[in-house]
Amino acid sequence: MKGFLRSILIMVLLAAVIVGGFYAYLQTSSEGDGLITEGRLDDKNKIDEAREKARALNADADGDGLTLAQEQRLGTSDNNVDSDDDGVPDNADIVPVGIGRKVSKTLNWEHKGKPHSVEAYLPIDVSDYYEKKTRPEHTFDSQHYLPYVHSKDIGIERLAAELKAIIDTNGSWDYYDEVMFIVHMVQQMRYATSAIAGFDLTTKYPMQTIITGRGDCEDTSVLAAALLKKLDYDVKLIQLEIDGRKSHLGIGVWANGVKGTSWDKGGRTFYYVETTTPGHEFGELPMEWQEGISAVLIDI
Ligand SMILES: [Ca+2]
Ligand SMILES: [Ca+2]
Ligand SMILES: [Ca+2]
Ligand SMILES: [Ca+2]
Repeated sequence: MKGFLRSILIMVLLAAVIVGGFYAYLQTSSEGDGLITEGRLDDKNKIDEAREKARALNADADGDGLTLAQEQRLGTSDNNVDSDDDGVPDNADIVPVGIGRKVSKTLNWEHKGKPHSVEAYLPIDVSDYYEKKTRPEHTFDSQHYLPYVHSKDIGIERLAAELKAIIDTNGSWDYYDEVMFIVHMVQQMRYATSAIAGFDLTTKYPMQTIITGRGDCEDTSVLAAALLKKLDYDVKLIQLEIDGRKSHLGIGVWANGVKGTSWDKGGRTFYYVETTTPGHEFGELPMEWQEGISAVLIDI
């Protein structure tokens, strides 16, 4: 009997060892599987993260041709086409953060018998942009002039502000004095350069005309119109057809009841103002064009 009981006890112990071992095996193997699965998930997440990061760095959210990675290196923003707000897109700006060196020009002119002087400057990055930019050949299409008149560079904005400050300190000037103060500056600048050579093949940006000190009638008219427009005067470009040929560009400035040459557009009267040579006053059409001309007024 004792032997029988011992046999039972041994069998129970053996069974316990086997079941325990099997349980332990199950535990180990399930833990092992868990570790492998978690490890794979971690790797997958890391790969996804890296892919996402690479995708973001190669994206060009603002469409200026520079990726986020390139913009980060330059210090520019991928949510702004012109990060330093100087009128030059990030991908064409040789100083994409800030304005860099300046090219300056002192402008001297007379108005109402008194000398005036301002120092105009053009940042090197803006002048470089204008020099490299392909400017379309000049056409008489009215749309041709708009990008030039509306060019947004800090040089022209600063110059307009300086002219405005001088106008504001001369409380006695009337509307015509103010307009002609700006036009005289443009006329004088033209006068200081070579003789009128007719149209060149392209149009200059307003600050290019100032810095180079050169320009023909469409350049000086675009410059005068851009400055007047920035200072909220109602101005248009006027294309003159002389003997049936589109030949000359001036500006038209809104006025009321003045003597001079004018044309109507949109219920308002615009007086001719010549921008190329000094001595011409508000509403004065140069003598040689008094006959046989017609005009097209261009909205800007
Ligand atoms: Ca970009
Ligand atoms: Ca950008
Ligand atoms: Ca810029
Ligand atoms: Ca810049």
